[in-house]
Formats: sequence, C-alpha cells, structure tokens
Amino acid sequence: MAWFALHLLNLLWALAGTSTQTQSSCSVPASEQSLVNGIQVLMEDSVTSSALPNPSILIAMNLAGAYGLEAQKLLTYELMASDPADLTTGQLALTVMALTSSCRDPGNKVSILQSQMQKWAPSSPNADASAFYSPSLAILALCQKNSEATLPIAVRFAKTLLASSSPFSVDTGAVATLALTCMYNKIPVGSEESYRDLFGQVLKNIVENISARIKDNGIIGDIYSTGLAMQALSVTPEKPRKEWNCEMTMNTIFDEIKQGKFQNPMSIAQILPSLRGKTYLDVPHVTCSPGVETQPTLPSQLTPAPTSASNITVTYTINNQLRGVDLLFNVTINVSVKNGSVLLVVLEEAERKNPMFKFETTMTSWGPIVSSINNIAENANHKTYWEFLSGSTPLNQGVAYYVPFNKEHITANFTQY
Ligand code: B12
Ligand SMILES: *[C@@H]1O[C@H](CO)[C@@H](O)[C@H](O)[C@H]1NC(C)=O
Ligand SMILES: *[C@@H]1O[C@H](CO)[C@@H](O)[C@H](O)[C@H]1NC(C)=O
Ligand SMILES: *[C@@H]1O[C@H](CO)[C@@H](O)[C@H](O)[C@H]1NC(C)=O
Ligand SMILES: *[C@@H]1O[C@H](CO)[C@@H](O)[C@H](O)[C@H]1NC(C)=O
Ligand SMILES: *[C@@H]1O[C@H](CO)[C@@H](O)[C@H](O)[C@H]1NC(C)=O
Ligand SMILES: *[C@@H]1O[C@H](CO)[C@@H](O)[C@H](O)[C@H]1NC(C)=O
Repeated sequence: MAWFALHLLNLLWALAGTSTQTQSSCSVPASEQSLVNGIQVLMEDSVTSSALPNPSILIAMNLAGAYGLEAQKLLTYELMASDPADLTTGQLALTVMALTSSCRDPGNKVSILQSQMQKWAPSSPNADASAFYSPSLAILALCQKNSEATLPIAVRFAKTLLASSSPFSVDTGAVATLALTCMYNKIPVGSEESYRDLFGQVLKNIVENISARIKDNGIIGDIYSTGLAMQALSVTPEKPRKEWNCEMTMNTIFDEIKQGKFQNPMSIAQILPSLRGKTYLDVPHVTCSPGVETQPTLPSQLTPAPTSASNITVTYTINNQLRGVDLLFNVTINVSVKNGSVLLVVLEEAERKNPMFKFETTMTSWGPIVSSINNIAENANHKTYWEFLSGSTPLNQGVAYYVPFNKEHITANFTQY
C-alpha cells in the first residue's frame, strides 16, 4: 500500500507545478523605503573577505535585490568553495539555499545534505524546540532541490514533530512552517491525500502556536523571531483562526529599526525578506541578471546618537550552580564603563579587574557567543550554555550588541536548554 502510494506519487509528481499560493503580505510604505534601504546597505557592508561567509546574508541580498555586486560575488564565491565537512547540517542547508538564490549549482552539497538527513535521528521526545531548527532548514533546502526524494524524510520529520512534547519556539516553528509548506505545495493535488493531510495537520498546529504569540503591538515571539514568523504566516496554507495584522507588525518593526535594534547583520538578514515581500520559498525563483550597481535612497540618520562621555556602573554576576559541574561559584563585581558601551566591554573590564571573570567567545553568524567563563565551557552534548540575564529577564541580544544601562544587574548563568 505504502509502496503503491509512493509509486503513484512518482507518476503524478512530474505533472505537479508549483501550486500558486496566495500570499497574505503587506508592503513597505514609500515613507519608510529609505529606512529599509538603510539596513540592507548595513547588511551588505558587513560582507568582507575577512568575515565568516554568512549564507543567510546572500539569501537576503538575492531576495531583496542586491545593491553591492562585489559583496554578492564574494559571498557566492566563498560559499561555492566551502567544504561541506566544515559545516553543520543547518549551515549546509543555508549554503545550498544561498547558492540556489545566486543561480549556482550547489553540486554535491545537496546529496551530502540528503544523506545527513536520511540518518537524522529524532532526538528524545523531550528534546528542546531548537533541535528542530536545523532539520527544518535542511528539509526546506532539499524540498527546493528534489522534493520527490525528500518526501520520506519530510514525512518522518513531520511525525516526529507531531509526537514531540518540546515547548514551542517561534523561530523553530517558523522555519518548520516554511519547510512543510514547501513539501505541501509540491504534492500533486489528487494524489495520495494522506501526505497532504499529515503536513496540513502539523502546519495547523504550528501556525496556531505562532498566532498565539502575536503581541498587541504586532511583534511575533520577540522582535528577532518576527521576520521568520512573518514569512511563515504569509505562505502557510493553514491560516490561523486569529487574523494577523501585517501592517501593524511592520510599523512596530520600523520603530525598532529607528531605535537601532537592527544593527546586527544577521538580524537584518532574517527581517529583510519579509520587508521586501519575499520568503525563503522564493529562493528557487530568483532571476539572476548581470545587474548594475544601484544607489538606494538612504535615511538621513541611521545609527543612534553617539554616546556621552560619562561613565555608568554595571553590576555583573557569574553564576554556576549546575550540579555535575566541578566548580561551583557565584561572584559579583561592579564595573565602570563608558555610557553606551556594549556588554562585551563590561565583560572585558571585569576580567581586567579580577581574573576569575576570564571568558572566551566563539564567532558565529550572529557575532561572538560567550562560550566559556572561568573555565566552564558550554557543551552541546550536555545542552549547557551561558545564559545572560538583566535582573531575571533573559537578554534578547548577544554581548557584542546589547547596551547596558546605569546600575543594571547583568548575570551570566550556566544552565541547560
Ligand atoms: C538554537 C539557538 C540557541 C542555542 C545554540 C546552541 C544549539 N542548541 O544549537 C543556545 C541555547 C545556546 C542559544 C543561546 C543564546 N541565544 Co540563541 N538561538 C538559537 C536559535 C533558535 C537557532 C540557531 C540555529 O541553530 N541556527 C541555525 C544554524 C545553522 O546557524 P548558525 O549560525 O550556525 O547557528 C549558531 C548561532 O546561531 C549560535 N547562536 C545561537 N544563539 C545565539 C545568540 C547569539 C547572541 C550569538 C552571538 C550566537 C548564537 O548558535 C548556533 C549553533 O552553533 C536562534 C533563532 C534564530 N532566529 O536564528 C536563536 C537566537 C539566535 N538566539 C538568540 C539569543 C538572544 C540568545 C542568547 C543571547 C540568550 C540569552 N539570554 O542568553 C544566548 C547566547 C548567550 C551567550 N552565551 O553569548 C537570539 C539572537 C537575537 C540577536 N539580535 O542577537 C535568537 C535570534 C532568538 C530570538 N528570536 O531572539 N541560542
Ligand atoms: C501547539 O503545539 C503543541 C505541540 O508543541 C500542540 O500539541 C498544540 O496542539 C499546539 N497548539 C495549538 C493551539 O495548535
Ligand atoms: C548569587 O549571588 C547573588 C548576588 O550576590 C544572589 O542574589 C543570589 O541569591 C546568589 N545565588 C545563589 C544560587 O547562591
Ligand atoms: C556594587 O555596588 C552596589 C551599589 O553601589 C553596592 O550595593 C554593592 O555592594 C556593590 N557590590 C560589590 C560586589 O562591590
Ligand atoms: C570609564 O570606563 C572606561 C571603560 O569604558 C574605564 O576604562 C575607565 O576606568 C572608567 N572611568 C572611571 C572613572 O571609572
Ligand atoms: C547614558 O546615555 C543615555 C543616552 O545615550 C542617557 O539617556 C542616560 O541618561 C545616560 N546615563 C548616564 C548615567 O549618563
Ligand atoms: C540558573 O541556572 C540554574 C541551573 O540550571 C537554574 O536552576 C536557575 O534557575 C537559573 N537561574 C536563573 C535566574 O535563571
């Protein structure tokens, strides 16, 4: 029966077009165009030969229509040359999509990704939500390259997601929605309905959960999950019961951009497609023309006012109470830094005053992540990491971008996800 269904599907698959899905999206008003141009330029300017090549930036550039052709060429070249053995599954998936968006053949990267996903073992039922983030990216990339061969992988993924009891995450839910919507759209209508039913049911669950996290001001999850969530809500075949007000979401995002909350190039890469009315599902349909450098209209003032000369005091605590880790500690220090400094400066000043506050960072697509403090290092196998909090609220930015205020109490707490 299963064999027959698959066989029938094979026959129908060739006939299936990219089914036309109406996109519920909104567009940027003329008055805010220069603001969006401004963050796009900021993102493109972050591309240099010394920076880690970031596939998400190439995807965003190509979907939005690149301004800087040199940056586009450099990134495409670097990603073509990247060795799949040096990449995680999620990075490999983003690289495949990035090369596709530049109209390049990803070559053996697709088959390597496919065999990694064939081996993908659903982690324990109580896996954290982020365990599904990279697999979702992989299914999205594979669906765009060869949806037919991806069907068994996507079916297994969807069933695992349905059975999972992990808490919901908007970022992960959004990428899973894009992946399963891609699969859903590729299944020929009239063929074995149970696959469409399965994907449809999972999509319905996820979309209701995303919709439940739309705040009164339009933010979906937090401001940095909103871009991916907008993509998800604009493509899903399963509309949420609660209507989504796209204009309100956009207006709040414009305010956040004006407040300087989108300085991190990766944060721009995740919001820009939605502001240009595009989603990751458009990656295979980008038209690559030879192109000419264009000069966008830029806002008069993009970055927030420079910092004043005065110093502020920040209280900084490092805390490790995790049992099973040898060295338990809970130490606090007061440091004085120039007003407007990022949190990283606080950590450096603390380390200078007291060697117990020594720390290490690892470079990632979002910037430096604090990987170790006082010789206690994060460990993916143990799911441990250094969580940063202001008072008792987790920070929503990393140490290289977060700007502490006077008398703020920052804690780095060694914990598990
Ligand atoms: C999974 C995840 C984590 C995991 C990463 C380890 C793992 N399990 O793989 C853990 C739990 C450790 C984590 C930690 C943090 N995270 Co996180 N994380 C994610 C998530 C959901 C997916 C990332 C991913 O797998 N990408 C796919 C792979 C292919 O890309 P990658 O570049 O190789 O991924 C790496 C980086 O993303 C890095 N990373 C993950 N989070 C963060 C955060 C910062 C600031 C940096 C520099 C790097 C980083 O870890 C990934 C695996 O190595 C994203 C969601 C998103 N929209 O991107 C949030 C996200 C990136 N995280 C975020 C935040 C805020 C944090 C924390 C600062 C939270 C806190 N209060 O402590 C900490 C980092 C603190 C520190 N020590 O410096 C924000 C960043 C927003 C911003 N403007 O900077 C995001 C966007 C979530 C959100 N919507 O707000 N995170
Ligand atoms: C939200 O997701 C959970 C699983 O994470 C699922 O059981 C539940 O049905 C979803 N909620 C809604 C309202 O769809
Ligand atoms: C750690 O130190 C802080 C500040 O001194 C204190 O408020 C907190 O209760 C301590 N926590 C533990 C677990 O000892
Ligand atoms: C830090 O400063 C605050 C306020 O001035 C003070 O109450 C606290 O005792 C100081 N903590 C340390 C560890 O010096
Ligand atoms: C002000 O902050 C800087 C670091 O940003 C530090 O080097 C300096 O010592 C501080 N000045 C005072 C008076 O604490
Ligand atoms: C720090 O700078 C901000 C504006 O950049 C200002 O609102 C705040 O009052 C300053 N704080 C101190 C203690 O100078
Ligand atoms: C710090 O981490 C410990 C260990 O995971 C946890 O029990 C505690 O609740 C965390 N504290 C805060 C403030 O999050």
